[in-house]
Amino acid sequence: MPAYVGLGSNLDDPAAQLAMALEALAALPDTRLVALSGRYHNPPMGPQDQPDYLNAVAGLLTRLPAEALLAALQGIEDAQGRRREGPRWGPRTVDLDLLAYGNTRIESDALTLPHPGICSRPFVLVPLAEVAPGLHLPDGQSVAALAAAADATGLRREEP
Ligand code: PH2
Ligand code: MG
Ligand code: MG
Repeated sequence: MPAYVGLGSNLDDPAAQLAMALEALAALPDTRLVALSGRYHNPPMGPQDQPDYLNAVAGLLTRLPAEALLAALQGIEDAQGRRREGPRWGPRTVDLDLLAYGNTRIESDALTLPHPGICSRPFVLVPLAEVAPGLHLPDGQSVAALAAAADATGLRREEP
């Protein structure tokens, strides 16, 4: 199954956090890391008294079920010292969001797919469109079109 993961960090050397998380994604069982966007520096969404973020999107091909993949992402976050207390949208060492899992739609307590933030977050849409320009959300919206319409003023792209 193709799956897309949003990566974000704004604490403890974000570039190193993303690199470590990518290694861990590549090492997941029954999973291949097949695509990686550029890395984008951008200002925080939410509380403004926190450092800028580094964001990227990875494309996976996986045989893990969505729930198992989500648990694996949380395991990687925990291994990198992610703390779950603190304000909503507060700073973090690493955040791995399961953005999409094939065309699956899920709404459970544990998991909402596609990720509800995709459409409103340029730092997700723009890198997602890089790795998956042909992707459509289950409601038919084109990720490439959403990305082209997104306000990308705050995004500064680095090479992957
Ligand atoms: N993640 C958050 C809160 N705010 N802002 C940016 N720019 N990028 C993020 O990944 C981000 C955020 C919580 O997950
Ligand atoms: Mg997030
Ligand atoms: Mg998250």
